[in-house]
Amino acid sequence: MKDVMKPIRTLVDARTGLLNPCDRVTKRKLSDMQGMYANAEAYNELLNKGDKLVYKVYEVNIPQVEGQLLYSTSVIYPGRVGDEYFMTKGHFHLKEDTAEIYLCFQGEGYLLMQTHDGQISSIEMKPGTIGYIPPYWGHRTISTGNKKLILFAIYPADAGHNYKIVEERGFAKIVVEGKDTPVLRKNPGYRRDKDAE
Ligand code: M6P
Ligand code: ZN
Repeated sequence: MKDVMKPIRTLVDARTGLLNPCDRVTKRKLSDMQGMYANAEAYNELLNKGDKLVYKVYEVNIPQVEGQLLYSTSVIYPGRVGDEYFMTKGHFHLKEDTAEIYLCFQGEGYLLMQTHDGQISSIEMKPGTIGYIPPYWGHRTISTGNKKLILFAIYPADAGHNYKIVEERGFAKIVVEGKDTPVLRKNPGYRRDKDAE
């Protein structure tokens, strides 16, 4: 019989997002978000004041092969670049026919999604919300509250991350501070997939 992996037990602190045991922590600072915010001037101004932490990801080490599932928490800090809220880089999966589930533990925000052929969707996230990201949808999360946005994610271990496409084209929508509530606006810097035109 094949070697069978042993089951894993992980504890998650829903108020901090910390996984225990945790095998990897990835920190993304403002300097890692170059070119991702619509207002480049506001970005440079804020960066000059210090390289703030925008979000971190806690992960458990699971073999990244077909059949396995990866799980992680992401913690997105409250903050803005100009009027645009702090967010994750966002990605498509390298293996595009793979889905993902986000469960919100704390905070407020949006799960922003888009396809290569120009479809756009968003789900408002608050504690208890589960967002299902079907295959082929690129995804990014935005923190719009005063507290950290804490999300738990589960996805196929062989999905992979395609950041290049987001770096090159951006997301179709941005989430900015409105008069009373956050608002979704057209991203002036967004470049649509040429193949979809
Ligand atoms: C979630 C999952 C991870 C992802 C993380 C941060 O925890 O989707 O796969 O890495 O969010 O998002 P990004 O990789 O876009 O920075
Ligand atoms: Zn993903």
